[in-house]
Amino acid sequence: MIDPFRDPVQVPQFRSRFGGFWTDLNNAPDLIDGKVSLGSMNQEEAQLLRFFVENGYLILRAAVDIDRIDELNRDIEKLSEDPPAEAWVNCIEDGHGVTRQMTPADKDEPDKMIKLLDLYSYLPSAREIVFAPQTMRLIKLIFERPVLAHQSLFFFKGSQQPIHQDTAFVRVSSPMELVASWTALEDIEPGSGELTYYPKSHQFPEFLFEGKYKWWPPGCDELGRYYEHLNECAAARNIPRTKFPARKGDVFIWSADFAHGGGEIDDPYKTRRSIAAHYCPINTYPMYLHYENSKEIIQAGDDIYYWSQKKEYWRSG
Ligand SMILES: O=C(O)CCC(=O)C(=O)O
Ligand SMILES: [Fe+2]
Repeated sequence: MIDPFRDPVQVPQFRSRFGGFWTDLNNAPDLIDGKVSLGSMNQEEAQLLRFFVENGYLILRAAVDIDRIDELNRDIEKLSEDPPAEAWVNCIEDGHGVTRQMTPADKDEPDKMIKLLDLYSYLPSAREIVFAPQTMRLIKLIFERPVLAHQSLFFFKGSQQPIHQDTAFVRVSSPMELVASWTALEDIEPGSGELTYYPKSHQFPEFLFEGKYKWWPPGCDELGRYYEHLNECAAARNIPRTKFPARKGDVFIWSADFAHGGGEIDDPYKTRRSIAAHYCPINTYPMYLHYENSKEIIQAGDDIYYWSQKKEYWRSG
């Protein structure tokens, strides 16, 4: 019972003890109305952000120019046929925890979840995708600050990553101040390991590793329980595993605690060309700063920056 002489009736609050963006506040719908009234976003953007606040993600259909995507695909083709000598260019992770340089065979091997890391740091064509104007506009509305991109992942095939939240693995100085974009670089076929997710999963009860940590601490044996927690939360709410039937140029933006992964692959020869990138506001930073003492920030445009990959960030396994 509220006692109106003692109890306030409207208190803006975050779901997580780790805070987040204004979109994570329980008065976010009011803030959207306010931003429209004050002219800082239009009705169409407001509608997208209302969806984002409620569901934890949003979709921008045909948001990236097809010619730009073709350019990136051509660049990747060239790189994979003739990987350059510099060790830090073309770093891949092969799905077995090994970071090494790409070889021409990697592109076609169906049994490995080959991913090319941080393409934006050396391919202007990748920057065109990762910093596509519509994607940036939405992310700036969420951040209300300049944007710092980091940790991009290009996949030839489906990643088959278990459903997870990036807060567990993509460590940034303010764990909830993180979003990711995922852009389809071809029409995605069913059975190719589509991007798969639980709508509204950003609202699941928060799982804390060892009872207190937002990031998965290396070596911590609670990962199995963590994945189970996400699946159980979804089952308890009748939330189905949902696939993103993406067309080339579609963009999917998800929030820090939104549960997503790579779906099952029916045909290992099917490709699922996509690039994901992670972003945090410019006043925050990826935790590499602490692990590698590395900090090279490059300006890519008005209010847009990226964390540059240097070879010492990546150790071969
Ligand atoms: O592309 C995928 O399958 C998932 C990628 C992902 O989880 C990420 O980039 O955070
Ligand atoms: Fe992820």
